Amino acid sequence: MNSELSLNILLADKNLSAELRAVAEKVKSDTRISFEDGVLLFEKADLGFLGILANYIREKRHGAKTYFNRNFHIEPTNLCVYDCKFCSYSVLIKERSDGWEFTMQDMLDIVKRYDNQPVTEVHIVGGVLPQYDVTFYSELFRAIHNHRPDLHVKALTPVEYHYIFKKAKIDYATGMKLMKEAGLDSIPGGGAEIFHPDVRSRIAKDKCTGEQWLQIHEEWHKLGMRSNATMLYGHIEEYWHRVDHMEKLRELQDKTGGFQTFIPLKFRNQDNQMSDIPEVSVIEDLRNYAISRIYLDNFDHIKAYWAMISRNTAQLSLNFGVDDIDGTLDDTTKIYSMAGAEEQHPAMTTKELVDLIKNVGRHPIERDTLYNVITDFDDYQFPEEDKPKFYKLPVLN
Ligand code: V47
Ligand code: SF4
Repeated sequence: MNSELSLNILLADKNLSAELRAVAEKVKSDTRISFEDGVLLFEKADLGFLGILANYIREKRHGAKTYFNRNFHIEPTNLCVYDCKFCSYSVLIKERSDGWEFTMQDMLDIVKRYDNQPVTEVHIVGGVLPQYDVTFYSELFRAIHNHRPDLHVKALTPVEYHYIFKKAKIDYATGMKLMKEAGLDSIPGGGAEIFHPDVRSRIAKDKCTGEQWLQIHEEWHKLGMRSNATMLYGHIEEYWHRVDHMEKLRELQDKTGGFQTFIPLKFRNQDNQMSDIPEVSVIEDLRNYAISRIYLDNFDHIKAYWAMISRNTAQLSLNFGVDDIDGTLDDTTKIYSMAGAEEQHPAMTTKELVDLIKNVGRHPIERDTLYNVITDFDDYQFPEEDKPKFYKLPVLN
């Protein structure tokens, strides 16, 4: 059913409470919802109601278009000077038993594995270690660009930037300018967790604060550059902490317009110091995507990271405000498989991603990191060799 018709039917329902109706009216008239509205949606709105509102906004902005890219990750190390309680991936620096530490050459070798392959982005993120400093990362970004100038380098988070700039005794503005000059193209959304200090101090103490995270993105945006934002949800936070987090992002986006995509990250509880906290349900994941779409009226895109939430939930999310499902990945990230995600070796071919999107009636578009269209896959016919092959079984005598 057409999403506008669904919204009109919802508004015609006499049983709809006055407070939820007021929010639905705001969505219909393109009026920003308030902090209190956000909390109300989390506390009182059911999935059906939220889906209608979020899908209305999604289809108004993007129609059926659903974006993905061809990317791979480099995770320089899983050792870390920090000790975030939710992190299944880091091994504390003092317990250097089960970790990896890539050299510059190791990382360039990973980049070279993709020579002659049509990837457009390398996403670099991992633990924080002293040897990875301003000089190291500047050289790495330069070396990647020298080898492959067209590859978009989306790298590190304010967690690393705060750490390396502090060590180098430079301020954020100077540091981000140096990174831009070295070839950094954009900043991924990680390290945001939950900004509010009541939660952050319990799950991610010592690393950059929520305010510092926002300041670093602001300095980056001032240079005319783009970045993403995430929110780690479904652990010890309360609903209003999620709204507070999104409110801070919405305020900064009003100021700079530099964010492209918001990526809610579901807390996964395997093998970390918060394993006693149960994971939230798929219904809660979908409600959270929908409220993100409704609340962040100045963000163009909402992304479901399929490697973390599974392919089926990624498909469902496309009816709950999501218009982007990240990329091919090629089994190059361990952050989520180590935290218990269904995908133990996350990788999808372009055809698999296209089919995943088409199978739920959406329109697949391959984009680059900045959302320039690379290929519109709506009517695209894959060449023979990309189609599944059926072999004739040998006849047994
Ligand atoms: O900041 C760590 C999260 C983030 C767990 O910008 C966990 O396109 C759930 O930010 N359960 C890093 N989440 C990954 C990230 C990201 C991923 C995909 C795309 C983009 C983008 C950014 O992973 C960390 C942290 O919030 N994380 N451990 C866990 N147990
Ligand atoms: Fe280190 Fe990042 Fe893990 Fe925190 S989430 S311990 S900063 S790797």
